[in-house]
Parts: sequence; structure tokens; C-alpha cells
Amino acid sequence: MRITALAGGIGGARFLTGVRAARPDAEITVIGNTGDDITLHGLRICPDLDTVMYTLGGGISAERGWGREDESFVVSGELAAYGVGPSWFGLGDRDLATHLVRTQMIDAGYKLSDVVTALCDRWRPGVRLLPMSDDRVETHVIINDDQGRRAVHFQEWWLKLRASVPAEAILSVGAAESAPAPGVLDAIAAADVVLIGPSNPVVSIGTILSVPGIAAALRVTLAPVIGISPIIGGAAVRGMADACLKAIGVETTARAVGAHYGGRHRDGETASAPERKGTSGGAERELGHGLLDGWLVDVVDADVAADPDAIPGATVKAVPLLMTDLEATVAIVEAALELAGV
Ligand code: GDP
Ligand code: FO1
Ligand code: CA
Repeated sequence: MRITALAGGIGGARFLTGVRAARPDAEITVIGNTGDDITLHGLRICPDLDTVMYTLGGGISAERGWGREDESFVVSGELAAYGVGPSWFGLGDRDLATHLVRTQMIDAGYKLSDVVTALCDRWRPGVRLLPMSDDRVETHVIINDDQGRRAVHFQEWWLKLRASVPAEAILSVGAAESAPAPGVLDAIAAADVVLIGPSNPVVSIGTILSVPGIAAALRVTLAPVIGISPIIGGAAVRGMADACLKAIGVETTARAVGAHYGGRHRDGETASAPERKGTSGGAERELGHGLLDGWLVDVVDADVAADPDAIPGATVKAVPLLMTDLEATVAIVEAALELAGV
């Protein structure tokens, strides 16, 4: 079976451990978010790709959920002693080696997707990890505080300001001129099922979808597309997704995020995609404007699943969605695959 998943960092990576454990023989392709990428000290840093790679490769810090286990921060401390920041971005010594290899390769002319392949040669994550794009796409946030109205890099807003200053807008800089990385569109088109992980809907999934061609590929793939809500009981499980959703005018509820992604089918219209894979979503219905055939919400949001009009064009199911351990995460993946009918 071919499974393609869209993923951000910590939430996405944890979900992927469940995908891999649920279907160890599947060919799993991960389309990763690169909008969080930042250049510091001349080094190109790709937090979400690294989080997926380290998590699936067994090198992640279990405590932090980002960066390396058994990490030290000697270089960071030395930089701070020179007064060289930023102090709000933790660069571990082990992690630095990854950024050095990546930056050297990029400077030598390799594409980001080649770099990811080379790094995964060491970490063996058991999935094919693809950046959403080889082009530079960066999330920037428009804020207005005592220093005036300005754009800051997403990492500055998220880590330094802890998203405490409201975002007037969240921009995917460079997205309009970017193209999907090699293999991305094929992985969506040739999948047996596409999973939209429980990642941040704005700055992880939204950024991946901002690359021209990716959302369109999701709308027309023959594979069922199933999303997993990162919002449970009106709040993000971890992090400040609330502040991101506010910026795009979407409520922090499983219903609103599902409706934001949208159902793939138009009610009452028939028979344009009889060859679609799986059973869920209905071969008899025509493709609509949204992305989802199915949307998993948590059991505390069972009212969304009980309302047939909650997300027109998608089937909503309520199952426990807390990824408390691997077993619970595998159960979420099984529910997603069952909803997909694969
Ligand atoms: P980031 O790049 O590190 O911020 O990670 P992602 O974008 O991949 O995922 C962040 C999202 O994961 C947050 O919005 C959380 O609500 C969500 N999340 C974290 N843990 C869980 C969980 O156990 N269950 C669900 N459903 N979502 C979770
Ligand atoms: N997250 C933090 O909360 N603080 C950090 O200092 C930090 C450093 C960092 C370094 C490398 C890396 O791969 C990830 C890192 N993260 C850190 C996580 C990451 O930057 C963000 O949590 C996500 O990108 C938010 O979506
Ligand atoms: Ca991220």
C-alpha cells in the first residue's frame, strides 16, 4: 500500500510513528513543511523536516520534542558570550552538525530534497521524506507592537514572542513562485490514501498547501484524503495554533478547521469519479472544492460527527485523538484508514 502524509513538526512526526507502526510494509511518503526554515549564523535550519527525521530515526529529544536527545549547548553558550544571538533559538551541538552538512550541500548546489535524502541516509526514518518544495518558502508574520508594524520571521513570533502579539497576517513568502519538490505531486496522485496529519492547520499544513499545485493535486487524486484534527475540545493539544487560526479568521474548533479544509464532494451530484480508490467518500459523488473525504475528530467533539452538515462533502468520525503513546497513535491511523476504506 502507498500512503502519502502531509506533516509539520512535532504533531506530524508523532502521528507518523503511528503510520509506520500500523503499516510497516507500506510505502510511506511524507510531504514536510519547510515554511519554518530559517538561516542563522549562516546555517540553513529546517526544524520541521529535522523533527520528522529525528523522531522517526530515533534521535529526537523525547522531553522537548525537537532537537537531539543527549544534547549539549556549548556552541550556543560561546556565541552568547560574544553577545551573538538570537538567544531565543536553541541550537544544540549535535543538531548543529545537521545544519552544517545541509548548508554545505546547498552551497555546493544541491537541492533541499537531495540534502534530505542524504541526511535520511544516516537516520533511516523508514519513510520517504520530501520537502514540500526545493524553493525557499518562509513563513513571516505581520505584527504591530511597541516597535511598530512589521514583519518578523515565524520563528521569532513563535519562539521569542510566544505568539503573544496578535498576527495581523501570516504570509508564505516565496510560495507563489515556488514549485512542489520532485516526487510530491506523484506521491499524491499515486497514493492509495492521503493522510493530512494533526499538524498546525495554518503554519504547517496551510504552508504546504500554499505551494502551487499541491492543493489541486489533493482535490483530484483518486486516493481518499483523510484529515486528523489537531484541535480537541476547542483547543490545540500543544502549542499556539489558536493564535494562527485567529489570524486567518478560523475558529479553534475541530468543526471549523475541517470546514476550512473543506469536503471534496458536492452534494447531490453524481458519477464523475467512478474509479476512485477505497469506499469512503462515495464513488458516486462528484469532486468538489475542498480537500477532505474524511475528517477525524476527537470523541469530545462527537457533536461534529453527529451533524451530517458539519463539513459538507466529507464524512466525519469521532475517535480518541490523543497520541498519548504509540498504541493510541496506531489506533488513530487505523481509524483513518478505515474511514478511507483502504
Ligand atoms: P510543530 O511544527 O512542531 O508545531 O508541529 P505540527 O504542526 O506537526 O503539529 C502541531 C499540532 O499538533 C498542534 O496544533 C497540536 O494541537 C497537535 N497535536 C499535538 N499533540 C496532539 C495529539 O496528541 N493529538 C492531536 N489530535 N493533535 C495533537
Ligand atoms: N522550539 C522551541 O520552542 N525553542 C527552541 O529553541 C527551538 C529550537 C529548535 C532548533 C532546531 C529545531 O529543529 C527545532 C527547534 N524548535 C525549537 C522547534 C521548532 O522551531 C518550532 O517548535 C516549530 O517549528 C514550530 O512549528
Ligand atoms: Ca513547525
